[in-house]
Amino acid sequence: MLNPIIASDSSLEHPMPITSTINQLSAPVGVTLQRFIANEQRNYPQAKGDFTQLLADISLAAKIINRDINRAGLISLEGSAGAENIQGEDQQKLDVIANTRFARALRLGGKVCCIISEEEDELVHTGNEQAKYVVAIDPLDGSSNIGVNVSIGTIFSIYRRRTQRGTSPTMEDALQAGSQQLASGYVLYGSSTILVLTTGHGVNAFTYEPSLGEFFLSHAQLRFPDSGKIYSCNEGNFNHFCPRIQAYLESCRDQNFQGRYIGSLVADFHRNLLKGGIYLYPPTQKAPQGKLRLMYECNALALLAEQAGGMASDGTQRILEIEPQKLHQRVPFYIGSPNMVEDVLRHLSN
Ligand code: P6P
Repeated sequence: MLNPIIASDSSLEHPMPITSTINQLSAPVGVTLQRFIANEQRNYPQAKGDFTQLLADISLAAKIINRDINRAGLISLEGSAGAENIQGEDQQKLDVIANTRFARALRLGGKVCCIISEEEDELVHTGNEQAKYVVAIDPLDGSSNIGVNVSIGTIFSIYRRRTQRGTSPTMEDALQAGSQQLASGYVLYGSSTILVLTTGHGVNAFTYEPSLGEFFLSHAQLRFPDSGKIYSCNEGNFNHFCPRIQAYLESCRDQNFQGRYIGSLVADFHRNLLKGGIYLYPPTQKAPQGKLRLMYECNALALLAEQAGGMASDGTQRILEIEPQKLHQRVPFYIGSPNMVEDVLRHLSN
């Protein structure tokens, strides 16, 4: 006698034709990140697989951090690590863990000679002196949101070293303009975990399938809408913005734009990329150069923005043109749909 629950399943009376079941169950799972990069690598005849391995190292660390984030509340990974980083920000436990995981993955992968990290005061030498790449990284952006289960992200840039392979890397390798990036991307640990990447041939997004432990191509050739009706800005700072920025924000309200500000740059950027919008972090009296860091937040997203038809400016020039002077240099940041960034620049030039 079949279990009454099973027997009541009407599909048993009219099972799907076996061919459609087989077709459904044997449908292609899609293009993995590794296969996509290998195909991309054909665009770089000089590439010897190191670049592919480097991206594999980054995606491995992202998978591990994704697992740590998803169980943070269960193994008391939330909360402060009890120390401050060079930014004077209270380091969260997961900030430290994410930084450790990325540094280990990049060091053991052997393709990176040095790392610029939000969580490290100085340039990190990996010991891989023959390696030809440099990585700048914000291991976990928006970490104040960890404890309240709001989306957070990782932001990374990949550069070619400038000094001779076989020598110890120097600040000459680290302080490169964003226009020198070979690739950049972010991982958004949100309702799903998605890795968004550019290697200079457009922007593609890969969604993580935990049951298979793989990132699969889910959004090909993403493009910023030319305009949008979303602006992302911490309007709690309104009274500390210059009059021109205040006028711009008032114009957003007058046009009935939607204010959306998550407190995680990666999440705000990603939503604006898909729907159209602008993210602003203007200078304030407390942060006269703005808050966001050029080397491991702004450059990576600026390359993605421009590759997706968007714009990224510090209010006077393209972010990608800025010649960095310090590892943790801050810049004013306006990024998103081109027409909206142009509008801010018009307000700033009035
Ligand atoms: P505020 C997170 O610390 C971050 O770097 C970005 O992810 C975020 O957009 C911004 O700072 C939030 O800063 O001053 O508005 O809390």
